[in-house]
Amino acid sequence: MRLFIALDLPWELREALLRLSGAGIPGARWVAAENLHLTLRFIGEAAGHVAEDIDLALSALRGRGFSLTLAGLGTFSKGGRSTALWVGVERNAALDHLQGKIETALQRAGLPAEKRRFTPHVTLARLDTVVAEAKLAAFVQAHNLFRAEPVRVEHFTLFSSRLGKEQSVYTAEAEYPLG
Ligand code: 2AM
Repeated sequence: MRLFIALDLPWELREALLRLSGAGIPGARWVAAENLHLTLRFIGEAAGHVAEDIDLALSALRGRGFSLTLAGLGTFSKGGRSTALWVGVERNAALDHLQGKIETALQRAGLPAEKRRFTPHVTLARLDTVVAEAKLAAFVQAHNLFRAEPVRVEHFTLFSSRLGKEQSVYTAEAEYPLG
């Protein structure tokens, strides 16, 4: 199955993100409320026994809860065109620390190291090739001062992802508490 590790977001935060989403950018496919999350580590396709090793490694991880504040907007682009619109995260040493611990745990479980730098974000919309770049830029500028109320993070989650009709369907396979 296709796996990734993420923070699922409390509903009040999802609602704040939804109030931001949904209109004004032709070519944007907005992420539905139930799919909003902050990826800590993308794993990809993993066989059953590998998934078990990952679960064991994550269960043994000892982390602490922390506070998280989403703020600011940004985009990813590839080959000169924008591919995703996201909300950023205020500088957060505890989040970076947790991400590092997860990376170490996965490598101990036998996974190859993640080469990409961790860029914490919550994807709001995926952008089609036809996205109206000027409207996207105006949207980012208009909402750049967005700052959500801080939320407590008390666990992280191993998700599986499968293709749905409109968008991917994410299932929480296991939750790991942060003390
Ligand atoms: P995204 O939100 O920036 O698109 C489930 O697909 C999650 O894993 C998404 O949050 C997605 O990040 C991330 N993801 C998907 N494919 C990835 C890849 N090849 N490398 C890193 N992260 C990926």
